[in-house]
Amino acid sequence: MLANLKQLSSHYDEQGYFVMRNYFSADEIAALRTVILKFHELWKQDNSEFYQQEAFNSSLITGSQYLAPDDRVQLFNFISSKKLMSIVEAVIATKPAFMNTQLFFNPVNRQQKDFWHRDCQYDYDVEGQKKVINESQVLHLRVPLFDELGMELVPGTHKRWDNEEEYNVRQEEQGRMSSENLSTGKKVSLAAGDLLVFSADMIHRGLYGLDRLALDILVFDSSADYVDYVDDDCLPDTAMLAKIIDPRLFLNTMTLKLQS
Ligand SMILES: O=C(O)CCC(=O)C(=O)O
Repeated sequence: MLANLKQLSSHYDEQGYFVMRNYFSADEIAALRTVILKFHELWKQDNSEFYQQEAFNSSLITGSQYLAPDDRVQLFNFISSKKLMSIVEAVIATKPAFMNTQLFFNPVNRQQKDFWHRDCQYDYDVEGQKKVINESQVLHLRVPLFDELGMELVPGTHKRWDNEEEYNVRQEEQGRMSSENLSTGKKVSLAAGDLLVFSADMIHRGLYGLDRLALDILVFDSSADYVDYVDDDCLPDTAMLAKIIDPRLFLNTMTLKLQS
């Protein structure tokens, strides 16, 4: 395991990711799993057609639609816990801000293939993507709730543009498919208790299989323009804020919202 926060931040700078093995205790994961499974069961019932046909993730886990206030407070306290904040601040030292949460699971249709992408490709054209990877970082903190095959990442692509193979596969150009293997891909298998931190804008794919159910927490740098991505309902209300031990991550987002 990487020994200190400085090493973590330089590993992230160079590679775009790092893994902390056995970072959470069995009790911490069991408590988190209980709340997340409540959300997941209700979400599946409510979105059954989408779930059966094509879904591989849900989002807005901290919102009010499926979880009661106490469960939401438990999640907020996990997200902003000392353990997670020390990791977030190792990468984003100044005013990191909460963006969202996502839950990744296996698609029901086992023929559906995992696919390479950069998150920014869904919001920006190619020129915009080139700019984004040089200017800002959105962090994913992946907390697997069960052992899983994990993620496949292309190290260094948080800061560099695609080579020809990567571009053609990711963008499905020249007859290539985004589910094909990349010679530059690095598989990182994950167990419950591990924490994977990676750049949302590096080239990556989730690996389907086993019983995967992974909570991803998304955090951004306050100096970047991402506050419009935040859903108000996923932030704590005043009563909840009073029960969050260290609410800075959420307060930073709220401040940005007020300024926008
Ligand atoms: O796990 C997956 O299916 C994809 C994960 C991903 O793309 C992400 O976290 O941005």
